[in-house]
Amino acid sequence: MPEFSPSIRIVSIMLKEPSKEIIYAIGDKWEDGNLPDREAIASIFDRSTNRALTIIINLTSEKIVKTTKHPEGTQPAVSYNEHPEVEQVVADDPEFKSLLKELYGVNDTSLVMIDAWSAGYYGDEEEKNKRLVRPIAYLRNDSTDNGYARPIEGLRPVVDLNLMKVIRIEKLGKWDLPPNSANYAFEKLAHFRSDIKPLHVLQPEGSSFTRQGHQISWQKWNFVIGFNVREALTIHHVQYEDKNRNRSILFRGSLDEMIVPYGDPAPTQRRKNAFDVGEYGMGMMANSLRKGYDCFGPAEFLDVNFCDSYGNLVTIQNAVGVYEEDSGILWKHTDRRFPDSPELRRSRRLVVFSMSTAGNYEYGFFWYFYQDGTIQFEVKLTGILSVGAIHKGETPKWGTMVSPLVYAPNHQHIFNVRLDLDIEGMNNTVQQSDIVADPLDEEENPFENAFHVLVKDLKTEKEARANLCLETGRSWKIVNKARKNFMGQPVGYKFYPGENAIPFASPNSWWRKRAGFVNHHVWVTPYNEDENYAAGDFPNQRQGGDGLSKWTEQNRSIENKDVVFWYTFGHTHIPRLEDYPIMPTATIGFTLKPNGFFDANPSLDVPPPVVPNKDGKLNIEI
Ligand SMILES: [Cu+2]
Repeated sequence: MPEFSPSIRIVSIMLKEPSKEIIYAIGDKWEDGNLPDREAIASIFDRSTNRALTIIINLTSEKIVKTTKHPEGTQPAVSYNEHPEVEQVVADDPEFKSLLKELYGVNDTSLVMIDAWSAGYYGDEEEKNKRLVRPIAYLRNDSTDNGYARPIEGLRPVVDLNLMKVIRIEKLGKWDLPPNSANYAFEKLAHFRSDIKPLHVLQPEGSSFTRQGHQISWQKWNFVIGFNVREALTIHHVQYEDKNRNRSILFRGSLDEMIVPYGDPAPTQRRKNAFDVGEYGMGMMANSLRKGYDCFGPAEFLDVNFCDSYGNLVTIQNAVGVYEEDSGILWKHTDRRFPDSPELRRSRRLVVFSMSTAGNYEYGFFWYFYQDGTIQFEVKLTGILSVGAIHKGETPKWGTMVSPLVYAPNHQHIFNVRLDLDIEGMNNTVQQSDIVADPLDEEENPFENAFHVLVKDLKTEKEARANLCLETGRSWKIVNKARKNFMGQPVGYKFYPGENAIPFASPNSWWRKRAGFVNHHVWVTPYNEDENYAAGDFPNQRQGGDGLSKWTEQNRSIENKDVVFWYTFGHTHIPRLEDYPIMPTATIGFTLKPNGFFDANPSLDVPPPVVPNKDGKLNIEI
């Protein structure tokens, strides 16, 4: 244990989640107080020595369980207080101030807005052993102006976080400040449409879910909500009650890493690629949510606590929201012989969500639970484009003009979700399904209309690496071969991908060497408690080579094992004028649906929204 000197800074102190064996052994008896020792995992660094450590502490015995040095050439994430500190040191830097005055005639640096972007790694040996950020600066008209409308394009300060000092300012050219403001705040806008009538979500008897601490029960579902400063919202121990028992589905799910690579080679833009989870900490950037604002109806919220860089408590009130919402028709059939007796059930879903603000962008993380056993995950992308300035008369090749002298560079948002599925137990097998068309066969396929599904049990990590494939409608199913359904098939859940993309940057690009998880959409690994983040534990400034691409080189067996399913999904963002000055929400995600998990439609017991009369007819006016 190092001396806790004034030069020590804390990046994170998170719960060290107990092992699966312990959690399963406790089962439903956790209320009896039969709990394991609480452990914390802390990431700290010493500014004076540029060394970082991960420490596991047993909070019950107050003993250190394990101390690990961070690998050479890596940095822990930018810590909570470093963001405002960077903004201050850049604004106060004499050279930066004089350049602002000289180039832009700006005397008042109180209107300068500075976002600390991660430094990445681009082959510079000298930078490798420094703790750096490369901030981007903007200029506001007044204190509540949208500063992102006016990038100070030509100046890129580089800050050494250990010295907390600007070590140089890269002068990349002179671009005029864009002339137009681009505001979206209520008080800045003059006109609002006036034809919106009130819409109220009423649940006079309250919500149908119950919350006991972090444990949520809703109809047949029960699960546990988690949160940490790195990943933000996590979902644990998801079970569905069926056949008088709780049947396990998902042990733990989280958005474990992401990267936003920009596709613009301009010297001012080409270093923009943020691992928002591993380099900044999605949880540290979480929003406080508000009832009637972020969601309607009787919602419940959970506060989260963590500590700042100096060890002081930070509480984000209402960081996680839980509520129910109507989601259309669950199922319906009208027998034409009895048109007055349509059978219909409304679908309702339980929503668990958090939202984080990463500089200019917001990311919302939404888990949905449906009555038919479906689990859905969506990332919602909104907020403000990261723009660049352009000279008058120029047309951007790698972006879209959004305002005079302002363009928004093309970029991608590539996410990775780690799904530790435990379908009715730990030992599962992942199957890849590809649909193939049968060839002409006078006997078997004379009309050439046949197609069938090829199912392959994935046996090793390398065999499991795969991309989506439209030609074969590829999908994946996670099954437990030891548990059979009504028809004697293994019980399972099917993974349905949503929108996706491939990375457009070359595999030789610097960021791709550091984000090997983007090389495949699907990865499967055997559970290992040390493998939690798709780009490794320490992506900040790392040269690369860690995470999924490295672990899966071991080509371990994944058949009938405790498997982890990792899904990489990308949203390609070619900006639109309509994304400016603030982006309408885009969504991307995936769905997990029961597939032979239940013996029949599990939502048969959902009552109709209106109970029919004795004669079976609905007493509703048409
Ligand atoms: Cu975008």
